[in-house]
Amino acid sequence: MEKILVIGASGQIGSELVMELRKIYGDGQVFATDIKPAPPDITESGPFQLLDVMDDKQLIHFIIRNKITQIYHLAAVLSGNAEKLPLQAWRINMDSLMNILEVARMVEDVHRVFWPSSIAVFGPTTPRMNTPQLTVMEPITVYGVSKLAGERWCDYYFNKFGVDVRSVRYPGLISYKTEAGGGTTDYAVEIYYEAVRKGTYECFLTEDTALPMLFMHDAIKATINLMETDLSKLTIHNSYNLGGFSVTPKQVWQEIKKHIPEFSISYNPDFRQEIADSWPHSVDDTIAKLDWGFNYDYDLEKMTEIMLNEIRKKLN
Ligand code: AKB
Repeated sequence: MEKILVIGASGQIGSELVMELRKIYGDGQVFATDIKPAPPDITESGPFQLLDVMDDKQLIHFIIRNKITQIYHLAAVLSGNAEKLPLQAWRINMDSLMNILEVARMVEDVHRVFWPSSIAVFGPTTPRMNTPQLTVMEPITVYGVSKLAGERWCDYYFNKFGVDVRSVRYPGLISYKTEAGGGTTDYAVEIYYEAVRKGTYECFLTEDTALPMLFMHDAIKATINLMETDLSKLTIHNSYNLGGFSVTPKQVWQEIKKHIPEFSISYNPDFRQEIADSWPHSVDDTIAKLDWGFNYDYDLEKMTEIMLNEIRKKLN
């Protein structure tokens, strides 16, 4: 019987992943934790506790007391916020991962870990189109550096200690339930909210900045599929490339305009433009497809319809 710990359950990914895991494994088997309060559906459907992953003693006690078998560690400072406080972001992103890897190494019951990496591991010297799994990696952000270092640690713990840690390099994630916070791809969530709220949006990236994106439904499906795949099928132990679809702010605006014809956009690039310019336009995820059957159901058109409907319901 699996007992699953989700760290970062109140965040953009965690708030949706917890509910999906509870459908599969049972409400009482999925322990949601965060340093901030969680949405009511999470606190009302199963266990939720405030827990700071930086506190290694509290963490290990929680894991032993609750006989945790799998950990999803989603807490992180994203690319935009990390540039404002680089050292704090480095410490939070790295120390939290090291706490989890050490717990997984020491506690026998814990037999699997998920930790997200990001397209931020790539940099301006990386091929930008259809970026390969294995390529030049010279990230220019502290977030990217922490994710790349994290990938190397995951690979090390797998090879050295047999810790079964799995990871994907998420592209930008688009969702309606919980808004993203502090990332460079956040425009692709904000634009939908502002289209519904105000009918106008000022974008912090230029109109032709192409980035790979994934609808949250597909990101959750991919994450759970990877975690459920037999270890013998996995050939990558640092982090799998994950593509999705590549879009620019202009293309998202044009798609929204099909539903809200009066929707207007202006462009006022800020410091995040440099970050976006250093990331891939599109990503080659052939190995994820081959090893564990990654596929995605939503493209820009299908996703836009759902985003606008759900945000309208939420804001009403
Ligand atoms: C960010 O923009 O920082 C994140 C990411 C791509 O990892 N969404």
